[in-house]
Amino acid sequence: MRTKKHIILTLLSLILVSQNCRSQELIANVYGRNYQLLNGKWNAIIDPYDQGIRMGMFKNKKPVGKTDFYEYSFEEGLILNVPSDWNSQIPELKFYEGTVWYARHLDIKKKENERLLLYFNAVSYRCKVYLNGNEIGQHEGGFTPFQIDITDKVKENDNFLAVAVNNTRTKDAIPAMSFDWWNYGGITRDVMLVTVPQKYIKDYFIQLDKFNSDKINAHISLSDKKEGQKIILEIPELKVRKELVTDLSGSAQLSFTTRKLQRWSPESPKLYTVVISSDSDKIEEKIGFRNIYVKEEDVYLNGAPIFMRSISFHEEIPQRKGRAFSESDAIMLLSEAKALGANMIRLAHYPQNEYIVRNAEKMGFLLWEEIPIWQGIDFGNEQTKNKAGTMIKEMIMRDKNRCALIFWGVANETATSEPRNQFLRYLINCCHELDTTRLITAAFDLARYNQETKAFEMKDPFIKELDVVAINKYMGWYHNWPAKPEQVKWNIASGQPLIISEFGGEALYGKKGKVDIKSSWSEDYQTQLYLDNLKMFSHIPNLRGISPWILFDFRSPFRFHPNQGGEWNRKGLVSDQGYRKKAWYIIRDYYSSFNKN
Ligand code: GCB
Repeated sequence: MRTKKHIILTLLSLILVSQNCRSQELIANVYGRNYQLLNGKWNAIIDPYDQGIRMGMFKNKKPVGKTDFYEYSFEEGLILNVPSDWNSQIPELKFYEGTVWYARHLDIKKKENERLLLYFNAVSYRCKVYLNGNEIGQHEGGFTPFQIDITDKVKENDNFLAVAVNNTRTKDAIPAMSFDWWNYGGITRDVMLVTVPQKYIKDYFIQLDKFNSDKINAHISLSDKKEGQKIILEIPELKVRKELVTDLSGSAQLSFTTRKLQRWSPESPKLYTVVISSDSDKIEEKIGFRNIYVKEEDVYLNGAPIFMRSISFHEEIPQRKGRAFSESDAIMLLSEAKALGANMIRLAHYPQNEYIVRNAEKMGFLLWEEIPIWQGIDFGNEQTKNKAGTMIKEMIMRDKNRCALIFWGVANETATSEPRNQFLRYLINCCHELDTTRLITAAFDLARYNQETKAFEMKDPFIKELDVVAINKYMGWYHNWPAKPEQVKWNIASGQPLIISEFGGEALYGKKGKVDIKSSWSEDYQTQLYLDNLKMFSHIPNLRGISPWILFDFRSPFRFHPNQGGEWNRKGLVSDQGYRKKAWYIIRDYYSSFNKN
């Protein structure tokens, strides 16, 4: 029998769940706004025992009377760069997992009829934000942005902003207890003080219709939830000027056809300036238009089937041993992918910063973006599920106007179970709530070789719920070859497009060794492994893309062998010092062979 207490608890948890589902609404196109970067040198206190809140560090108290004292002070202590991970800044923080307090003073010139938004592009992993001694917001998730409206909370001079950042791994977090990359902590991306008019253009989604090459669908929302407000949408180069009028919720929608639209593609990444104005606000952004859909075993871009020549990288600059955070970092990573001949990037394994996403679009890369649902996730935990929902929505809110983005990835390497299925279904629904056009994918690793049929097969019915199926398969590395590579057959996701979303093996740059001895950690072994895998790929009937793992050697405390140079995953096609390994050239030649056909 259900007790009263049980019913109350159920109701409470339902309320909590529905609140969690509502992600913070992010302003569209934050870099297109008026903003001041709050980057720079911030004061910091390392707080491994979490004493900061008890001591009221966020109040920044100073002794006044003769007998006063406080056992903390931000002044004259540690200084950390923002943005940046803390791990790469001082040796003591290399492996640190815990809390670090960041603080700075801020003078703000606030004008009448303006709103001020404090916008964090990413804080890793969880944080509490305080202004002038009061908590003003919290966020969890190290790779997505959040904003706090501080209009009514600021003084003109000497505001004190403090952020308690914590990167402790926990079972209910995303990612959870272990993952194969560095657990960088800190204020890892730009911090912005954004100024918008009192009534502003809050959000918009402008895109080409899924199947129609000249029909644009526009959805625009104003901050003022009122009917009858006028909005103008212009695309000057196409001579488009449309007037929209808001409904009761302050939103307006319109579909219209255009002539002479040049669609975006990797070969010709055309972007148009789109201008949106309301009575009190105006914003512009470069937006591209393309069609993406799946038909049977093919992925169609602008009506033609494509093969995805993909590559992955972490948001890391190996030479600096730290997180990538700037536009020049983005260009370094993307240029190496361009030289390889890739037409797509699988952003591993989390939403990467906007410099990467926007420059990738400009340079003509298709993009796959995912949240870090990476093995070991507590699928049965309702709160974890809600966090994942919020995360995926924050990712989509930020990037939905990037036409380069064709895949939302919901998971990497998960095993079938009912809680897993429900969790992933929920994430797919979250995606569809905000965006019905992009393709949904997930990477699986449980393809098994069937000795009788002599083929790889996979028993995970969930793949039917995806638009495109992706398999990570480390043949020649984690798995020995069951037959000659050219004889290995595949029978997975027939009727759907398939991508080999990871494959590869480790090699130290410059190391010579036997082509058949894995533990040689040699480039020779890695090269042979790549050649063998390419042989196998040519026999996978529904293969529509590959994504070698990975472009650069990357740091990971998952790796202990001295040949891995201390905490490095050496599967890179390029070394930590930026040198191309032999396998890089194998993939470069393979990718360039597509242009000859
Ligand atoms: C995988 C994971 C990836 C790892 C890789 C490896 O399957 O998806 O994150 O880094 O294997 O190197 O083991």
